[in-house]
Amino acid sequence: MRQAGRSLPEYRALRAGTAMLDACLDPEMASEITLQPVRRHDVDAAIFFSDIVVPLRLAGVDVEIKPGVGPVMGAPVRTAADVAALRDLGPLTPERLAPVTEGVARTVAGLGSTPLIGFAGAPFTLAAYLVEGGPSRDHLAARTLMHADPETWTALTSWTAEVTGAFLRAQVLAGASAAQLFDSWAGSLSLADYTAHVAPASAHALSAIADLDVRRVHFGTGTSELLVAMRDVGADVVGVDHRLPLDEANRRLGGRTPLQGNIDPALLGAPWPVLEAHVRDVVARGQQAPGHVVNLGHGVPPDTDPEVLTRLVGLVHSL
Ligand code: 1CP
Repeated sequence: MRQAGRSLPEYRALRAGTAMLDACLDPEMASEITLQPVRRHDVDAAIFFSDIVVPLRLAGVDVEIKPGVGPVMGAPVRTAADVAALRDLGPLTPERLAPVTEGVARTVAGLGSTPLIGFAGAPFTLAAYLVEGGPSRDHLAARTLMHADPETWTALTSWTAEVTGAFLRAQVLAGASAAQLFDSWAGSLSLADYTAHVAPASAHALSAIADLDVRRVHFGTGTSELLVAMRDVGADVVGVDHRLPLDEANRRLGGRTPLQGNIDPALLGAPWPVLEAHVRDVVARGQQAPGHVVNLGHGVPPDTDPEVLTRLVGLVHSL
């Protein structure tokens, strides 16, 4: 459950006075925050407390996560010279990745037999933040650059693929048992643009862990039309948001790909009988796929009552 921690009082207490990215780069704090929702909710796996922009910060990019906003860049990246400057920052060496490696190792030790999911942002979603300079509604500047200057676009997404691939690989080498690639904003793309301008970079990012024995999950929101293309860049499992029922997602994927999803986060605030009926429906539809990892279609809203999440996990276990 992405960003489940935000709804927990113990998370807010621990984070008080520490900037988001500083918390991510403090191995002891990142590990404790990762463990909190596992202890409380009895979920079957943990997702590492970090963020998709952590590798950008470690590479030397001027990026911050502003409360209530999200990732914000000191300056947008829009020209060939801007991309060349990123390259001049040098590769993400094991020394630079040490806070991540240490955080994962501590977390894996603390989790015992519960597996840890490592993750990274996909090259397009990271490039969208870099080009826009921060969160945006329709990623217009990024989509313009991809057509106006395809060479610069390719150079940029090759760079984001390298740093995000290094971030993902470091987590798996440090003990993560599965790897998830988040292309949260790929839903703003047509299938043609995804295939021509994004898929090669996502395949490049996933190739960073191709030699390691972990399953790869690939997730986006609004990606109902992209599911097959997203699997075909090298994923074992496809994440589905709340927009597409899992039986239909399974049909589109030819009945041969395990799915992850897709409880609607909005229903966490609905009366329990409404949420329960929805969860039962999601689980029943997921049963048609060759495998199903039950989770939310997107992140946990910060104002979610943690007791609802605990009850939901209990319901899924009972099913
Ligand atoms: O539950 C967890 O804490 C897991 C760790 C985790 C993950 C997997 C965090 C911590 N972030 C992410 C991934 C992430 N970060 C994605 C991909 C998944 C998704 O679509 O949600 C994205 C797009 C981001 C970027 C980001 N970071 C946003 C979205 C902003 C936007 O453009 O709309 C936000 C709000 C953050 C901050 C953040 N990251 C994580 C947490 C717990 C928080 C909130 C910090 C806080 O308020 O305390």
